[in-house]
Amino acid sequence: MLRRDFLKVSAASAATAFAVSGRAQAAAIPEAATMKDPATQMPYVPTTGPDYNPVVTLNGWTLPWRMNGDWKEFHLVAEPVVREIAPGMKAYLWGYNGQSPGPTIEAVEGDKVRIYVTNKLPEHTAVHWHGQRLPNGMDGVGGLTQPAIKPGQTFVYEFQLRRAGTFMYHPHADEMVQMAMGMMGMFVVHPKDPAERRVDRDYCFLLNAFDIEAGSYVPKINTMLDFNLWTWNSRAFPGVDPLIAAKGDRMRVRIGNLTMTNHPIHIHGHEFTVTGTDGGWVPPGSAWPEVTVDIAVGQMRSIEFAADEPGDWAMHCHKSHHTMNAMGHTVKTYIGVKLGDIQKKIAKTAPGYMAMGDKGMADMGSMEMPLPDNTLPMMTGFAQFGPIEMGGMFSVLKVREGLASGDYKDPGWFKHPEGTVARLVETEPAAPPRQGRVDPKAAPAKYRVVKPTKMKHE
Ligand SMILES: [Cu+2]
Repeated sequence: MLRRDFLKVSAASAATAFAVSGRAQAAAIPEAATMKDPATQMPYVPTTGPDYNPVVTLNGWTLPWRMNGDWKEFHLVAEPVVREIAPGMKAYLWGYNGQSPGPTIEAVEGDKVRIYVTNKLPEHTAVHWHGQRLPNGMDGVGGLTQPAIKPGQTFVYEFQLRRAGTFMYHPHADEMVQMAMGMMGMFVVHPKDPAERRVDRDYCFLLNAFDIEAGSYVPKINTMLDFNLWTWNSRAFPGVDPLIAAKGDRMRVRIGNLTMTNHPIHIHGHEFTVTGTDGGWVPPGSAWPEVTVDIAVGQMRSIEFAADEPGDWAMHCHKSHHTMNAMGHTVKTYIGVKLGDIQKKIAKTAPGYMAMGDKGMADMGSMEMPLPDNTLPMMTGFAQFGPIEMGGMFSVLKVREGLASGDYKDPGWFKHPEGTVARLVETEPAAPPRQGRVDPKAAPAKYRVVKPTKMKHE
């Protein structure tokens, strides 16, 4: 699955004391794996070194490593990449090893890691290991703790992993631009004892955001707040894979936020506890139950729950504009307006004009709207009962009975036991929906249920 490139470092490219230079050293650098597929890859099971229960990176993958003496060696390549945000839309981003976000780095508490970083970007970079305890000179802040890595250079970072937990990596050089372009990745450190804090399925992903104008491919790099694509690991719904659980599984989801705003992440049907923060594990006695956890900018949160309710459970950011894809901020509100033939009149001077949403915007979930090339519908996605009308930071937690432990395949839509789906009741014909302003003096419409259908219990 992994297409491996052999690194070609020019002997002339390295200049500073920290840079790796010369053909002899270049030959000693591990090959840089690269990934073309935006689908969730299977966990990277360790074959050497200490044992651990590997994570599954949502719509991502784990960076292969090799042991060299007692060092675990990794090789990241910072480079321009093409990322499919969802079927029908690609973005020209910057990332690592063929993808944005970069591959997840996984290792074990106590490991000595040696991470080579090759810069194939058109400008300098540096990699900061967000949340790690390490020697100051390994912290990856260009100018402050090291010279920046110039285009064509390879630097090496060496440190020992002093604590287990969920971390991230991202540039700390021309940071606003490089993060707006998609440069970031997860860094998971497992406990030394694989039995400690063990779960059955351990998912991770980053919250990120882009500002990509409809019909274009390159994110705007000077956007501060008005991002228009809200993504999990640089994927927008319906491009986000479902999270799969066997009924009874102990689940962990590790989430890091590298957008410029907070995201209240909500899971339906289950309570979870926050078991890890940026600072490490939450002592079990201090963990409290939630159904929504707010993740602030620069934070990481690990949440855990027992997947004990079979079904297709929505999981999403609770900011409702974050579960939509690129939308015009100038769309007018027409709810309650009698549009009549205004639309036809405007269309005469502006062909193709559509006055949107005189009854709401739900029509957009099912309509085939003419869209510019390389643009995702604002609300989209279909399931067994119709349009889901979502986009952006949305996925589905699929809990099923009898899944094998390593089975991460999408099991399809949930088959609900008879009598357990919200259903239509027979009523007298309801008053027609009101358009226009509500007259406060008007009598309320009468809705009388004449024959409730009986609930069938097995
Ligand atoms: Cu959000």
